[in-house]
Amino acid sequence: MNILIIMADQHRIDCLGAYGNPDIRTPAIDSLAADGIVFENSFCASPVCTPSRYSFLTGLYPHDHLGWGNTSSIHSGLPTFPKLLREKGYKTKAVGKMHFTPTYYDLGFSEMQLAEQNGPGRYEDDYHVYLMERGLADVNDLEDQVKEYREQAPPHYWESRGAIESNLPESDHSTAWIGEQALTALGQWEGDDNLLMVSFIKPHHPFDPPAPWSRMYDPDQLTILPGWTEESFTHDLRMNQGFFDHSTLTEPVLRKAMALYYGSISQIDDYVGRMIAALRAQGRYDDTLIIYTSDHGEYLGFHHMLLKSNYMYDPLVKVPLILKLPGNVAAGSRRDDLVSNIDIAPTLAVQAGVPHSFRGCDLTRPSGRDYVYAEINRGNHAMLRSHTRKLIRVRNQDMSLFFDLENDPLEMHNVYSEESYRAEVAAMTAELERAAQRDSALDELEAQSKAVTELAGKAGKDPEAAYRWFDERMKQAGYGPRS
Ligand SMILES: [Ca+2]
Repeated sequence: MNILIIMADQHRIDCLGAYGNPDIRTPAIDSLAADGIVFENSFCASPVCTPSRYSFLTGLYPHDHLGWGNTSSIHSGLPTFPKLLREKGYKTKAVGKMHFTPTYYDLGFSEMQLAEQNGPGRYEDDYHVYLMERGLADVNDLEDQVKEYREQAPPHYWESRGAIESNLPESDHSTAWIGEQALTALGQWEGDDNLLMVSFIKPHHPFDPPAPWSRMYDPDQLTILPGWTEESFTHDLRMNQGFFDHSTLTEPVLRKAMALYYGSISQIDDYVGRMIAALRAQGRYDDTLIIYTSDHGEYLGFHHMLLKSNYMYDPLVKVPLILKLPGNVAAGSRRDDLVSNIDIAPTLAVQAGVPHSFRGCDLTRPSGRDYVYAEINRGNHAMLRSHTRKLIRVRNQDMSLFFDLENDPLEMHNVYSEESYRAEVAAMTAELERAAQRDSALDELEAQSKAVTELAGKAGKDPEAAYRWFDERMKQAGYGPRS
């Protein structure tokens, strides 16, 4: 059985036709949904890039894999599904953004063609070598992602929240590079034991698709998504004022950002369509297991916010999850049970017939979960959610939130301190504490294995040269040096 995993970064769950969005055009991903299972209540274990990806691969929550931050590593002894599949004889390959530390860390992918967005990976990956060879720089992305350039960014960047058409030609944009690498990798598949994980950098900010995707949507014609409010909530601003200042967001600016965000997703969808076509041409489509998902979501106007890094509201912590099984089993079905991205590893192990000890559920059956759990900030900010209630527990007690999702699905009315919910808050707090308990069995395993923390580059790459080269291109674009 062949496996193709397609991961986006920061894809809000309702920004797909298959999840009911009235405006966005995602015909290819929608066709996967028609041939697969659509999960309506799918959550990431942590709405932060690297922790979420480690959870995806290991089937563990961050408090168990300990990769809490975007520059964290994890112990080399932890099982991952790519490692298990490789041991069984699978040819394993990763293309695009993995966001590992070290950049080319071996977590089970024998081959890696990487395109990274931030951290040291940006100067060590294959995509930026490609850009250098082409004499190009991803100026909009550097402007948004590198603090020193961001501080020098022009007013237009701040006014638009970085939603600006890419300076790159379509064919050199990261989405196209990753998509083309994926198509090349699919073309190299032989036999019936291939695992390819394709991970796009987008639609993560900056919302900078190249033309023509940047012009695909008319901002004035878009439907504002559920949860938009005219003003910020005080408790949200207290938690985090935003990568851009949430309080000064306006509807016209949000609309423009949505148009470019949707364009980024449609550009990804175009490559999903080409991957499906490639598999069909090989006669492999029906028998390939295909997953479409994201590492976390995006507010996109929810509670007057953009991007991420605030409370674990649903648009941030829910993720699209489409599972197309071999033989298109259960095609077109929709599931509302509570699932997590820690369920991916056990599901793939079961489907490939590999014995495993992953903790999560097999997604081919109803999870039976009463609660789904997620955590960030070393567990100081954690979420426990049932179908009808949601607790967001922040260590600083008076910042915790509780929502009655039956009466308040858009998480507008915090009832954490209301007398009538006191017993439920207490019961869910106890349940959350249980979910947050570290599995002590992992201590011994981790004591025996090595925590790989050095920021080792790929052999043959020269991060310093890349750093200097991109700094020079930014100077030509009007930016001062980084240091
Ligand atoms: Ca991310």
